Amino acid sequence: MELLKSVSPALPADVLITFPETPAEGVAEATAKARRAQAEWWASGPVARANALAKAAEALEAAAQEMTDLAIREVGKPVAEMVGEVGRGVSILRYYSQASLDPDGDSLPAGNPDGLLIARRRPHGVAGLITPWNFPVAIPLWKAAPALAYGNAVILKPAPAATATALRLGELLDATLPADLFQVVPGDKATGEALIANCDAISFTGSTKVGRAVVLACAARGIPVQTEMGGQNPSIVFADAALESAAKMVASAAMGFSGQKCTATSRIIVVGEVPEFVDALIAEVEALKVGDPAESATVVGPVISDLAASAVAEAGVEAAGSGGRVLAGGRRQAKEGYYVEPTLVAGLDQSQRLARVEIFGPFALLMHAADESEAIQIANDVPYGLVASVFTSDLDRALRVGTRLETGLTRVNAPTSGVDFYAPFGGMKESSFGPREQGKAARDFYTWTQTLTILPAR
Ligand code: UN1
Repeated sequence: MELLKSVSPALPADVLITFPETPAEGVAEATAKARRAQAEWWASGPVARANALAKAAEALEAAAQEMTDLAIREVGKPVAEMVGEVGRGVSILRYYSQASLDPDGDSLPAGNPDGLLIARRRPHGVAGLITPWNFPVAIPLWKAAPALAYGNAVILKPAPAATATALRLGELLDATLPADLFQVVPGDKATGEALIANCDAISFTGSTKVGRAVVLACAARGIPVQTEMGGQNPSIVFADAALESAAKMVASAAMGFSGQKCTATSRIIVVGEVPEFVDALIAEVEALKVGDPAESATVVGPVISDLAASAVAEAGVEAAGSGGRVLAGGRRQAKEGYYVEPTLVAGLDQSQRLARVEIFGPFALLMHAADESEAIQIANDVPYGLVASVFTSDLDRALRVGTRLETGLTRVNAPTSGVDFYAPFGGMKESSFGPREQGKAARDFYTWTQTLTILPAR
């Protein structure tokens, strides 16, 4: 069988793990074990679940340094961001440990005032999670923690490029949770398909192309599915914004972790002529420290693969060839590792390919709108609708623009990336499908509603 491997993008000769895909029979066995574990987990009650998840939080906190180092090595996320992500993972586990004790449904007025009419929440059984490499700790956890809190077992299939981190996370959780409740099945497409064929619900984060196929396969089986996919996120900047801080936030939302977030800013739409902002933005992008993700000053590490680095460089060439001006970056760096300069391009308009596709690298377009309504029109004129930022100090304008943006998340004077784990997360159009994830919204996906009517016997 052909082996998969996960290598360090900062030093591709550094192989973290070589592994075979988990075959369909392996996934079926894992699911059968998970089903038995789930029945006991559900029967153990909410306090036991809360305590076990709180212990899992402690275990991750105790191993934070090790997890951070491992994930930096495996996916190249700069240390400052990776420390934050592992901390977010601990908070997610703590938050959902308490969610185990939340009200588990609604009581409604029964036809007979002595009766009961209750819509209560029940777990699906085994939740299958298909996760990307870019948040190798936080995304598995913000799916797994609510799944577990509400009584499900979990099988996680991580992206091949984040397999070592996922397996270590699995060991940590396994030590504090009942056996077989949280299992990791390494693999790629075939393993993912087996997950869909066996599990009772599927939560996916990844590309739009794969996400669509996941939705169709789940629909064919009639199981609940939730997919978080691409983004082409705008940051709209008005002349009345705090321009220096807007430039800092936009530069980091576009280029931080090399733009490898579905929430990254890809289009910076300046309304009217705001040369101070443009100058400040170029200066901020040029000042971003590109280099070894393990060094604390680094903001832009490598991209995940050779292919990803070429895609960014090619986008730079395409931009220049289609009338764009490269304001910063545009080239691969001539050193070991998949490094590419943060690239900022001006002079392209919304009809052009680069203004519509997701590059998933340190690449952003600087665009212009004549006025507020044109800015909204440009912002919405993409197939995606995940997140948009508006920079202004005019509250009326923020309210007006905010409500007209076709995005699941709208942020004012805040970067597009960096979400709150206790608030609903998800987008419009091709960005998402199914119920929102994170926060209390996660319950809608990881449970189904059983409506129970109990009337007096006489
Ligand atoms: C964030 O910006 O804090 O895959 C999270 C992604 C998103 C998560 C972004 N689902 O990039």
